[in-house]
Amino acid sequence: MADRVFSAADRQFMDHALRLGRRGLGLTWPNPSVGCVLVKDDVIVGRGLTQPGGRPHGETTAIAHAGGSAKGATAYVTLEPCSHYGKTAPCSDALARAGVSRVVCAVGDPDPRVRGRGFTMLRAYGIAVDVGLREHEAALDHRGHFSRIRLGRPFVQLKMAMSSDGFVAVKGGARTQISGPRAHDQVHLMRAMADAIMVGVGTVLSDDPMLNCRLPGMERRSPIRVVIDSRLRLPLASRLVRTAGDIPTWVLGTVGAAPEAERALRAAGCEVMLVRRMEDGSVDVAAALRLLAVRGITRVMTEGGPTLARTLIDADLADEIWLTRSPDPLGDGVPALAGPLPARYRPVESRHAGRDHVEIFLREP
Ligand code: AOF
Ligand code: ZN
Repeated sequence: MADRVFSAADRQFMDHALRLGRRGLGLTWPNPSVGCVLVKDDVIVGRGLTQPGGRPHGETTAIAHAGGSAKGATAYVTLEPCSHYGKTAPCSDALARAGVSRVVCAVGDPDPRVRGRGFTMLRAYGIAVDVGLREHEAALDHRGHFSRIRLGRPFVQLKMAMSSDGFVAVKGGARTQISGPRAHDQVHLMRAMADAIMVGVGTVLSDDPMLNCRLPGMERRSPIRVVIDSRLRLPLASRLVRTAGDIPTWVLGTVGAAPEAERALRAAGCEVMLVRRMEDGSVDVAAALRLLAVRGITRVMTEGGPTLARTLIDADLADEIWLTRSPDPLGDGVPALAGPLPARYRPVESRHAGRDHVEIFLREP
C-alpha cells in the first residue's frame, strides 16, 4: 500500500520533515515536536517545526514561512494535524485556508482531542490525505508524546556508564570518571533532547552533578532537573540547588517527610513536589513519573545510579537502556546492575564512542 501511494520524492520530503521535527525534541513539551515541509512543483516553499513551549505548531510555522506560496502545495507532516481549538485554531483549518491541496502524514495523533479527526477534517475540505509514510520512524520520534497520552507517564531513557568489569564507581561512592569524551558528548546530546533528567539523591550526594547540557552553543537546551529524594536530603550547598534559579530543579519527596527541608529547598528556588511513600519509605517512582506527565514532561532521561536504575527496571518503567562500557576495568566497586537485563529488553544498536562501546536496548512493547 505505502509503496503505491508514495513516490521517492515523497519519501525524501518526509525524511526532511522528520529531521526538522527532531530538532525540537526536548524543547516543545508538553507538546510533541512536529516537522512540516510545504512543497510545490518539487520545490520546498515552507518549513516549520513546533516552537519552544509547544506553540505555534509545526504546520502553522511552515505556512507562515511559505506565505502565499502555500497555495496548491503538498504538506509533509510528521504527525496528524490537530483538529481542536486550543489557544489557536486547528492546524487542519490553517492548512485548508492556506490552500494546501495534499497532505502526506507519517502517523496519527492519539491525543483524544485529535485521534483521526484531523484527517477527517482535511478530507472534508477536499484535501487529498495520505497517511503512513515513515510511520515507524515518526512513532519513535513521538515516543514521549505517545507515552504521555497512552500511558500517562513520560518515555523513560536510562543511561549507565560502567567499567569493562561492570562497576559504575569505586567503593565508597567517590566520583569516578568511567567513559571518555566521545561518550560524554553523546550523553550531553541526549540531555538536550530530553525534557527532564532524573537522578536519585544518592547520586547528588556522591557526585554533586550539574546535569545540564554543556555542548557548546546548546547550553540553553538543558533539561529540567528532577531529584528523587524521599526525605529531602538534597544539600542546599549542592550545585543543583545553587543553580536552581537558572535551570529549573524539581525535588520529588514523600508526603510529610521533612517539612523544614521542604521550606528551605523552596526558599532556595527549587520546586518541591510530594508523592506517595512506598512501604520501605522510598518514593513511588510510578507515581513520580505520572506527576511529571501531569506537569507536561514527555521525555525523561536518567543517569541516576544503580538504585534508581534497578527500581525503574524492576517496575517495568524503563523504555530504553543505554549501557556505555569502557575498555578499562575498575577491579572492584559499586556494581552497575545486579544481574542481567530482563529478557524483554532487545538489543537494537551497538556502536563505538571513542574508546567506549555503547549498547542500546529497547523494551518490547
Ligand atoms: C499539530 N502540530 O506541531 C503539534 C501538535 O495545547 P495545544 O492547542 O497546543 O495542542 C496540543 C496538542 O496538539 C498535543 O497534545 C498534540 O495532540 C498536538 N500537537 N499538533 O498539529 C504540532 N505539536
Ligand atoms: Zn496543530
